Amino acid sequence: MMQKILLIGLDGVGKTALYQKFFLKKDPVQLQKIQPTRGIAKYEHDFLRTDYTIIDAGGGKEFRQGYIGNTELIKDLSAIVFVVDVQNTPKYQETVNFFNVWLKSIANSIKGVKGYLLYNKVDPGKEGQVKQGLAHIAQLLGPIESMFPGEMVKTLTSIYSDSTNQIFQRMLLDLMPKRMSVPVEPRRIESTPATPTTPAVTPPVVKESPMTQPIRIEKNTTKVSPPITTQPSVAPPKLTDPTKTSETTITPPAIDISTTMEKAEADRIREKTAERLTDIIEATLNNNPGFEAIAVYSENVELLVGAIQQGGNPQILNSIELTLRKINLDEYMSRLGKVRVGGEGHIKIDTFDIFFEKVSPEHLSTVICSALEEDTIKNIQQLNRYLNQALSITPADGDEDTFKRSDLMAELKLRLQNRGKSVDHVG
Ligand SMILES: Nc1nc2c(ncn2[C@@H]2O[C@H](COP(=O)(O)OP(=O)(O)OP(=O)(O)O)[C@@H](O)[C@H]2O)c(=O)[nH]1
Ligand SMILES: [Mg+2]
Repeated sequence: MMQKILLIGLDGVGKTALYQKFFLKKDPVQLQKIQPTRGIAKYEHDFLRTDYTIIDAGGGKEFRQGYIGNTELIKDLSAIVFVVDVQNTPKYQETVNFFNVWLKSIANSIKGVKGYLLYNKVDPGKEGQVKQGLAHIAQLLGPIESMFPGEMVKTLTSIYSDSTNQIFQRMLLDLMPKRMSVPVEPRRIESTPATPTTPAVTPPVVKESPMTQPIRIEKNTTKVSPPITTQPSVAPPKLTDPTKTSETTITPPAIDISTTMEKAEADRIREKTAERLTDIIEATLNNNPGFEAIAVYSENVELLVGAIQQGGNPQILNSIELTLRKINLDEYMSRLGKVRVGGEGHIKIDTFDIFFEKVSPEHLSTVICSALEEDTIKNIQQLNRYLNQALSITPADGDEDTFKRSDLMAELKLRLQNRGKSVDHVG
């Protein structure tokens, strides 16, 4: 089932920027050059195995009229994301007027649709400057909120902070169908021996593996795979003090919108994300009998998550660990692209084909195959994409707010353990 999300708000509030930051992993420099959206743009994305359509309704004056009473726009909608520019005080009233007219025109057709209100452009370090404006616009939007059938989740966002990831992550998890499609029953072919023939006393490390050879840095390393997100910290542009505008000074009502996520909320999101990844890993093993194990290693060659095929032999993870310990993992990871047969991330140990891919700046995904089938590579790439999705929106361990990547990995391990899939360090 497809989940449809509508982004709506005046022109220039940052709808497209927010979308591109989360889904396209664009950095703030690229986001500064966005062109106004002409009319309605639609984008489709598969996030943690759920399909989403994002409808980005360009907010230019010339387009707005077309949204009033437009039932096509809101057909089968799962969520409406109202985006407001807190820095643009002169357009507060226009914002409220537009939402008012539009909501009234479609209010009867959005029962059960989830609502999100994003106070955007609350840039890091500028919270103090926008405080008064924020209080004002929050007050003006009160009637809009009450007009909305159902609860509206309110949050402060900025393309210069992690808040964008947090709210989209929450939203997409909220909209995700409860249970993933039932995993296919394991189909183990008994004629081919499922257990590896090597009780790894001396772990065999293949000689001709690119990993055991000295690492040479190639000059023409054109990266095909999208870069893994490490957001360059770009300072938000200077902001003209909104308190110096001619806005009537009102006593700001106490508003209860925090920049950082509540702990309980963060816990819920971490658990949901881990639950989803657990489903994905379990289904990947069940659907691919040729997969012996799936593992995630840290940059220090620590086995963070190890999930084993039913009847599989966890010993193979030892061999891999020993192989990984022999190389400069940091450098090796920087050379890895998408998984492919014969590629940099493909090694053979005994009868096993092992595929490595960097899924975050600190995480190496490892899939051990005892048989290569038609869709093997495609299925590994898909698994890695989901791991990357979850890890790239979760802050690295150095970062402050909410939960961290290590918490997510620990949660994932726990869940796999509960399902009898997890293996620990077996050396
Ligand atoms: N300072 C700051 N600027 C932002 C933020 N979000 C978006 N912008 C900038 O605001 C400008 C307009 O952003 P868009 O994403 O094009 O706005 P939009 O809502 O899609 O506009 P329309 O397509 O015309 O409806 C861009 O230059 C963005 O870089 C933010 O959080 N902080
Ligand atoms: Mg736009």
